[in-house]
Amino acid sequence: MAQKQTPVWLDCDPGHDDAVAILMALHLPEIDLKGISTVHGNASQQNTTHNAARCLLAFGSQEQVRRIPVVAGADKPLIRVVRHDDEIHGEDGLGGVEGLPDKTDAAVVAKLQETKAQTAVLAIAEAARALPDGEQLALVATGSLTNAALFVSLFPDLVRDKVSQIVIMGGAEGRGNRSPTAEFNILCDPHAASIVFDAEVPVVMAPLNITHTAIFQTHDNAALLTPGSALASLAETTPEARASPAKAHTPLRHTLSTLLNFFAATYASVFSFHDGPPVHDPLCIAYLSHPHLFRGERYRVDVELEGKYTAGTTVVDLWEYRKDELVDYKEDPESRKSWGRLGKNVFVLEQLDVPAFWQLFQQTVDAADKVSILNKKT
Ligand SMILES: [Ca+2]
Repeated sequence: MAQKQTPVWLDCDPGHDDAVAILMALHLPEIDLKGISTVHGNASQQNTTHNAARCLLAFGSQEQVRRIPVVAGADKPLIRVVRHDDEIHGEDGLGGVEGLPDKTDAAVVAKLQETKAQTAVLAIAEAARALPDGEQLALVATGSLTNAALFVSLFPDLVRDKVSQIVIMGGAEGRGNRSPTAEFNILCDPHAASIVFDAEVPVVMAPLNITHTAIFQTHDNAALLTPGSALASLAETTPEARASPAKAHTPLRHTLSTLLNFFAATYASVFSFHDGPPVHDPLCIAYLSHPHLFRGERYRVDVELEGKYTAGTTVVDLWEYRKDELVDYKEDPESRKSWGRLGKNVFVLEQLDVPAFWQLFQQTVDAADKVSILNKKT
């Protein structure tokens, strides 16, 4: 293999934007996707598990479908009552998406049968342990952080030795999307988020402030429907293009377009995003494959666990009010410990080269087009 790949485990709650994260994790050549686990969040854990398998089967090559496990994880938060987000993702987590295999499809059932006796936390540990000396796993978490919190709590030594970083989509600097100040993934399980943020491992956070810049616009949809060579002849910016899009060139492109346009519709009606939906989760994958497209800064971040109005808020110490408390960071900013409870514990992503991100997305669609089972059906 010519290129050094980053071993990645994706813990997710598909979810429309998680589905895009799965697509990109499968087809960016810099990423070696070792496994997918699921958690409660956008929908119930049963639904997110089915959805992860449906996406893997639809987007992956046959080799990937065989090799990459889909393992179910936590079905509720550590302490809070479970909540889902039908309003944004539809009842089953992937509302409005056409062309994916159904959850009762024999291949989906068979895929999940393989891992029926397994649990996410142990599967992540096994994947980390199985890496050769000198290699480390990057854990990406794009749903509630329940599985990730259990993993870092159960296996601190393994995390120190074999996990390079935990990259999450979640939180925000001074805003929310499911309360005035709380972002959904953190709000679902704030206690888990607090545990993950204080683990002695580099934690990277893609907050709403940056994910809300990664908008899937009309011209991105035009590019999705039609492979690159035909792009010059398409009207790139007309609002009508989304209303009556050109026919997709392949069944896979049709499926992805229905996925992103359902998300566009719910984001327009719920949050008044009229230029297109933000695709939060795949930013974590793009950060691992192309970190130079991002700019960020390391801060102390805490999670508000009890606030009457602010539970689930990520409290990002932009102005270093707490710097005197950061004993481990002051002693040795380079150490693993300095990422923990007494450190600057989170690298917060703040800026993204958005056009370059969408080019990466289109590149993964091109790659998926060549192998997707959706394109092989007659
Ligand atoms: Ca998600």
